[in-house]
Formats: sequence, C-alpha cells, structure tokens
Amino acid sequence: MTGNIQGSTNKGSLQGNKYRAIFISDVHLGTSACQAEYLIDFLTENTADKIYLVGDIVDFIAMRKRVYFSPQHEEVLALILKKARSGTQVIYIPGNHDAIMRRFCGQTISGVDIRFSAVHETMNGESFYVSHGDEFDGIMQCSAWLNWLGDVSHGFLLRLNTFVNLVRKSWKLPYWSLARAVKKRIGKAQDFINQFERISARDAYERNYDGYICGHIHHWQMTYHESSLYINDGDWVEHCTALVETMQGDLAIVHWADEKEVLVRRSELAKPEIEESEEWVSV
Ligand SMILES: [Mn+2]
Repeated sequence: MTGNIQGSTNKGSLQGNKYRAIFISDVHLGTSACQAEYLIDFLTENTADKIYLVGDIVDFIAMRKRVYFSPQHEEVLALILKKARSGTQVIYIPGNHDAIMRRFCGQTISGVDIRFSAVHETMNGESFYVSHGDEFDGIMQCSAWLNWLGDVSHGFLLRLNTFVNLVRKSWKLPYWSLARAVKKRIGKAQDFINQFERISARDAYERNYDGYICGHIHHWQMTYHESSLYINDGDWVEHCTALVETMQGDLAIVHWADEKEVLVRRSELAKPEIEESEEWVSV
C-alpha cells in the first residue's frame, strides 16, 4: 500500500497507509450511533506501529439502558485484538463511558496495554500527553449538552426556522428567529469548546509536554494554544476521524467515511506566535 498523505488533499483521494501511530476515540460501540462499518474499513486499510484507543470505545453507560451490539461492533473489537496479536502496540485509555475498564489500568490484557493516560513521543522527539479528556469535566460547565449542540447543522436549523415561522404566521404571531436563538446557544457551546481546549492545552504545557491529545468532546481539532499543540482526534459517531502520525513524523487528522481525506496537517499549521498573553501568565 502506498498512501498519498504527503500528496494531494482532494476529497476521496486518501488511501490506506502505514503510520507510526493512530489515535481513535469515542467509538461508542454498543450503541446504534456508532459508525462501525467505516471504522472496520479504516482499521482494515490502515496499519500502525502503535494504536492509541483514547476512550469511550465501548459505551457501557448507554448499554445499561439499551444494548446495540451488531456483528460489525464485534468485528471492530476483533480487528483491534488481531492487530495487538500481530505486533501493533495497542494502548487503551478508558474514557467516562467505559470508565468501568479503569479498574484494569496498569494491566495488559489480550496484548492491550490499559492505562489511565499515556505519553506519545513523535519521530522528531516531541512528547504529547494523551488522555480521554473527561478529567476536565469538573472545571467545565454544561459539557453534557455540548456534545450534540455543537454539531447541529445550520441548514437543518434554517429549514426548521422557516417551518416554525410559517406556523407562527398562521397564528398571527410575529417573526421570531429560532436559528438565532439556537445559534446563540451554539456560540455558547463554542465558548465551551474553546475553554476545554485552553484548559487542557495549558495543563499539558504545565506538565512540560509539547501538547495534548484527547477525545471526549466529539470535536476534532488541531490548533496551538500558545506554544501548546491541542489535538482532538474526533469521534466515530458522526465525524469518523482519527489522528495519525505519518512515517515522516507529521501529524494529521484524517476523515474516513465515504469521502476519505486529510482534514488538517500539523506541517501546514501556522507556527504559534509566542507572546506572553495575560491569560497564560496569570494564575
Ligand atoms: Mn467521553
């Protein structure tokens, strides 16, 4: 397989590849929302020296109410275990939805290293702190609705808005913007995402790491906060994204559904301007 991650970024142009490392999280196996088929394809087409499972892999919390565990869900687990048996180092960091697995942290089961957190060293010697991200929930507010509110599509809102206002007109009520009301909330959700990024990126910086790699908020991202690189590998419920480190040491977020593409490359990010912001030096 010769991947073209260093080549063009045309939609659908990304092919299977061998990577130094792959990071996936928020798979939510055991729920009908899980996009298992795309993940099976991703795990079949791509290989890596190390695979980090960054939490919420199996959704034990949702499974208390309803279990949806299809053969595809079993296949995802089988593929991961097969990779662990055939030389891939698999590091599993349980999240809040699979927190029940945290009791096994420190152990290696079926070739899978279960850990609270990990440190990933890139080819060029940088080190990234890796954890699911729910440890920051205590200092965040309203993170529960953040997950889905941030993903409400604008198009849907506008259509709903039109419908709501047709009804209001027939009731002789004045025009009222539903979209605006919701967008205000989404703006609030965006504030939470920014807050989460800043807090976690700073935490990694204070621990003397070059950046932070996580999941949890279902919002893929690769961005600098001051000199700390914040990376969120996204999810396999809606976005179908993974973080990869190429054999050349570049970091990239890839999207793997019907369209397969690179969403962002570290090598193409603008380097951070290191100036002491008030926020960063305070505390
Ligand atoms: Mn989570």
